[in-house]
This record gives sequence, structure tokens and C-alpha cells, in this order.
Amino acid sequence: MLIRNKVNPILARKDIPELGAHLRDVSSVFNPGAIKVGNTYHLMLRVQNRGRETFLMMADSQDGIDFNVREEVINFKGIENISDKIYHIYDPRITQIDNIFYIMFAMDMEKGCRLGLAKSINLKDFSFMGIVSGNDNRNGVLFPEMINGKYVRLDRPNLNKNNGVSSGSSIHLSWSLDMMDWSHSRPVMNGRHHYWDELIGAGPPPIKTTKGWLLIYHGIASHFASSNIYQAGVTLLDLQNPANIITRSKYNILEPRQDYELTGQVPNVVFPSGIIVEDYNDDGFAKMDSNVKIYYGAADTCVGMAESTISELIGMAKND
Ligand code: BMA
Repeated sequence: MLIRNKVNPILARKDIPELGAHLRDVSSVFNPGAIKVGNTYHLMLRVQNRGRETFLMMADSQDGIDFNVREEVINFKGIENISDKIYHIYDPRITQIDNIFYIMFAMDMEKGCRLGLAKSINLKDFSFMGIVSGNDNRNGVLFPEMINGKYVRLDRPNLNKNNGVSSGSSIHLSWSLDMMDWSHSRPVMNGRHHYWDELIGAGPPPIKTTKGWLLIYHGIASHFASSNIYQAGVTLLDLQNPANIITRSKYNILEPRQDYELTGQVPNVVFPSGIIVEDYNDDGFAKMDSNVKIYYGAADTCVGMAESTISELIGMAKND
């Protein structure tokens, strides 16, 4: 199983700098994107103030545990050209392709939730590329390289639920030549009714291993009377055609157990959104014995980190 860091939660509301009335004694920080550049770990944090407005902020660290939150809010240059009202931008996933950092995130807009895409070359200046999903969609993650000459992503069309919160029960895969127009969307994974992952969504971007693309995903058990339970699981996708599943964990690999996961804005939530793999071989495959750090939102209130290795995660996907 994953091992939680001793200092969890590694980020909480007290760590967010006060920048004015909009960021004073904030309510929560959670669901971060993650990337390591050289020796520095970066998180892109989802911060909510007491008006329940959302801000994305960067945090940097030399050890992956002790993060310093920058005293500024991310501005996606060019997003002001979108004429429709944007309520929230949230749950960013960061993928590096060549020397560019791409960020895919959810955008709550007047007509529903869309996927947005932005890029940066330095993780300081960010430019908005566009809205890249038509339908109500969330949990978009880009693969870190082109496959068969195309960009590839996972996403998760929302189903409309009665209580006003939209979620979904299948992760889709689609292909693109330019990252803006996505086609050939097809379901890859479905929720397993009655079990831990009835509703599902991709977590952090997939990791390339010699055994397949390693994907951490979240699953929601929705059959309990009082609460949905958000957990994490792992699956391996075919390297050449990631629409094919090689193996999928029968059991969750992380579930809410600690007080900060069980209690908060939304109780019973672990929501993995960032992953750092420490060691890759010369061909770009994650090393089997590499340490893996998984960053997750806990109870939509704070950020936790839990560790494993590539071989252990593959073992969990194979249910060994
Ligand atoms: C999902 C998304 C996540 C959130 C989770 C738990 O539907 O909204 O951003 O962390 O619910 O509330």
C-alpha cells in the first residue's frame, strides 16, 4: 500500500500567504498538479477563499515535502478573451512534453464544465491555449509523449447527477494532432457498480514503464447512505495503444483513513492529482525501483503526499 508522509498534510490553509481580502485566512488548498524540474518540485495548488472562489497558486520545494507557496496567483494570459463566464478553474494536471509544461484543468462555466489547456516554458508565465472539450467533461490528463504520431489524453465525460454534483463512470481516451482538436474518443475503463470504484476519473498523468502506462485513478463508492467515498486505484495501459487495459487493481491503494482525509469540506476524500517519479532510465522508462511520490487532495481541504515504488504500484495493479 502507499505510505503517507509523516508530516501530512504537507500543505494546509495556514500555508497560503495573505495577499489581500481575496486571499485572507483561506478555506482550503487541495488537488494539486505536480512536476519536478531539475532538483525542484513544483505543485500547482487549488486554493479556495471564503467566498468559495478558486485560485491556482504555485508552490516550490527542494525535498518534495516542505513547500513554499509563491506570493502570487496564476494568471493564464489570453483567458480574458473567453467571453463566456468562467466560475472556477481547478484540478490542474501538469504534463511535460519536450521542454514545454502543459496544464489541463477543469473550467466551470455557464453551460457546464469544460477542459481547458494552458502552457508554460518556465512555470512562471502561463498562456491559455483554449477550451479543448465540447461536452461536459473533467479529469483531463495528457500523456507525456506522442504515441504513433499523435497527442493522447484521458478524460472523463460527466454524467448529470441529481444532487447538482456531476461525476462520471467511464474514463475515455482521445487522440489529437495539435492538442486543440480531439477525436476518436472511446471509453477505456468503466466504473464497477457496487464496488469501490463505481464512478471514476484519471488521476495524475500516466507514467511510462516497461510494463505499460501506469495510471493512478480515483474511484468513488457511491452506494453508502451518508457520503461518497473517494479512493485511489492503479491500472496499466498498453504502451502502443493505451485504450487497452493490461491490468487493473481490484482493491483501492489509498482510502480515507486519517482525520484530515475523513473530515473537512468534503469528508472521505483522497483525490490523487500529482505524481513525481524520481528515476527514469536512458530510454525514458520509469525505473522499477524508483521512488514515486503521489500528491492528493484530502477532504477538499488540504494536501497529502504518499509514497511507493514503480514495482510496488505495478504489483498493486496486477493484484499480486
Ligand atoms: C469531484 C471534483 C473534485 C473534488 C471531488 C470531491 O467531483 O469536484 O474536484 O475533489 O469531487 O469533492
